[in-house]
Amino acid sequence: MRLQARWLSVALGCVLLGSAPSPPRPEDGYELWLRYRPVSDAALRREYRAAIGYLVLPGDSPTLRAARAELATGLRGLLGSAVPLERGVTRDGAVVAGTPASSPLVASLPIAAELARVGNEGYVLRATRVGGKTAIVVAANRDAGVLYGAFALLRRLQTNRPLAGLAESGAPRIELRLLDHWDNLNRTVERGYAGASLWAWDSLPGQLPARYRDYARADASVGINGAVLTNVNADARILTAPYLAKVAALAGVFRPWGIRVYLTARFSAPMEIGGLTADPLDAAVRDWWKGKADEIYRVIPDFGGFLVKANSEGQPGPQDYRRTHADGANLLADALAPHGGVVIWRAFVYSNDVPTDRVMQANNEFVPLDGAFRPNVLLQVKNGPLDFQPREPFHPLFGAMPHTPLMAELQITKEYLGQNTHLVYLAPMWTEVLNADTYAHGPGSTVGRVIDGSLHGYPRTGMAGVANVGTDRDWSGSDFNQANWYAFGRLAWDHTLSAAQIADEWIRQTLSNDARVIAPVAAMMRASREAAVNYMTPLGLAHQMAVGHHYGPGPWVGRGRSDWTSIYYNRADTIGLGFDRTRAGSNAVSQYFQPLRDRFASRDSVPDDLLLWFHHVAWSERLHSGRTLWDELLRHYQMGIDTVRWMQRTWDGLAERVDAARFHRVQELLRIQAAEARWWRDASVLYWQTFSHLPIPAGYEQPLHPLAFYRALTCPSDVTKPRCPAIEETP
Ligand code: GCV
Repeated sequence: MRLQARWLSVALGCVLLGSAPSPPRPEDGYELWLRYRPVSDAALRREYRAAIGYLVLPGDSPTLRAARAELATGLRGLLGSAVPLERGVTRDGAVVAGTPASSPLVASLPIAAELARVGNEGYVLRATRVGGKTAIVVAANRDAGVLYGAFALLRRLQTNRPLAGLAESGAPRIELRLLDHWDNLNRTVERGYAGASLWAWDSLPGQLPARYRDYARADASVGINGAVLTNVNADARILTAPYLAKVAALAGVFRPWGIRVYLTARFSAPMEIGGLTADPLDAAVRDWWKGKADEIYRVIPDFGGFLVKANSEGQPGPQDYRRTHADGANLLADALAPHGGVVIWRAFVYSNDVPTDRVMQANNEFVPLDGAFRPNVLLQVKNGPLDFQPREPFHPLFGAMPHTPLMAELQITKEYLGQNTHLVYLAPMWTEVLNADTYAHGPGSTVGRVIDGSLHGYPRTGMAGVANVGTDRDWSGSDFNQANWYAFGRLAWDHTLSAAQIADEWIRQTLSNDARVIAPVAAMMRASREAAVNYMTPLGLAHQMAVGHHYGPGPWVGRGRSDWTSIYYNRADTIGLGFDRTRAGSNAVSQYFQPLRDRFASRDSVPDDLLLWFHHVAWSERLHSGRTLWDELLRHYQMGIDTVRWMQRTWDGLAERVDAARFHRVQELLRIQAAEARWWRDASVLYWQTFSHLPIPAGYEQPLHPLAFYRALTCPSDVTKPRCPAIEETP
């Protein structure tokens, strides 16, 4: 009763005051970029309503039903009224969707040539006439293409692009577009900052909450077509019958959305659940894997395949039996081949002996095996040769294995980039790598062309992203982390898209189509990655994070296996800073093609942003700018801090234009990020100063605490929701 009276007085107040705009309603982030809010521009809404009045989408396959449901929901939301389903085209304003097999109308259209170009998953969107009536056509060769076309049409409307003259087609450049979930069977998530694992193993296969479907919808909306459900640090139990029944249930939910499931295979599974050895050349082991593959395909006929981390960070592998990675991968590939499955073998390996240079190992181990893998094996290579750092050069394996399909592995969860608190948009980092020229076949041999198969003619192609989703209501641990999931999917579909275009799409769908929101938020996203590089690891530094959890600075970390320490990578001494990877040092430059090898090796031509990755530079040596290394370091750290402060101010300016719930959540995280940027810089500079013995000149902020304070910090206490109160409380 009291509520009603309050509502009445608010409504009356609005009437009396005239047109007071209602504030955007609070959002919890669950709907991601699939919010389908009414189009607010009146002229555009009229245009859309005139073009879209009803839906003609026959067919009864699960995927066509999914496309129909998504179009009905999306169009109703965007246009403000239901868009009915009808049997045929009777008047203007039809949305005609289907394949030539599912829709006689689509079969009758003169678009065969366009369809021939878009393959199995592509789509064609057209504004045209069907039977003399205006229509929007969503056509594809297969049902999955209709689904992707439906999402493309909805994206068009959500981003307020015109329908007049619509002539768009889309097809993925990469075949396997996968999310790798580092999810354990106890529902913890390795490097997960967004709650527990989405997969509730205890209640599977019986209970299938709507969240499973919504996860699949979100994936499909950006073109992701596979999910590796389990951690690469694998547990053999996932391959037992009770778990396979659970996996089959998830596969059943995902299938209509074009998503196949994959599992991680623990190499020692034949020992742990089969009572055998795991030697890849042992006949009984080979039979065991064949039997296991048969069993899996009996319950999951479209199972995608296995992802394997072997002989890396303590995981078992073929080298335990003095066999090669190829022996190991081929064992599993032979078991899966009769069913059409693939083996995705990771190139992220650590040898048991600490080598001269950690970043050279993958090439040393895998290049000699080029061509030794079965055709259904792909090698999954991290974007850089170390480990998902804020900046690394591209991995030198790209271009170096012409006879082995290489997939790219990107990390969406921000293990080394501020985890769930810092706002860091990752597309600029990923496009930097995808557009990097390997020179493997001369200029233009980009990493993107390696992984899309066009450079070496790979028969199979793929891209994987380590997922950042969990049971948090907003899926990704923060509103802006969602943008990285979105960006990964869009780049896996088309790696030539720009980070700016993807950000624009995401902002319009997730936040607002108001230019007064788009421009500042796009600027924040654009600047955010370089800011993180600057306050964490400027000028080519890497792996300076605190030990274990990787949250916050730890340039002094020196205990434990040497190539897991910070001092191994920074090589700070009284002379200078940085890892000499020239011929005089580890010679890692030799793993790159010319002219990169020489470019990276020379102090004159190495780019500043990779300087300390490749060179040990004296503190007072002058860089291209004319400033000394010490001055440049101070400058870069400060730029990082200043950029975050600018992001705070920019966001504060949006208080009236973004709903209060999201506004305050982001504002609070930016406050933490600003304090932590300062933490990074103060701790790092003070530590470098113990070697350089140079002052922090006037004009720069002086560190808030002495070095001992930073070295003594033990936060975060909860690694899944990292916080450092001692830093947050700093003014
Ligand atoms: C799943 C890094 C991470 C590990 C991760 C590993 C990998 O070392 O810190 O948590 O393990 O990469 O990619 O296998």
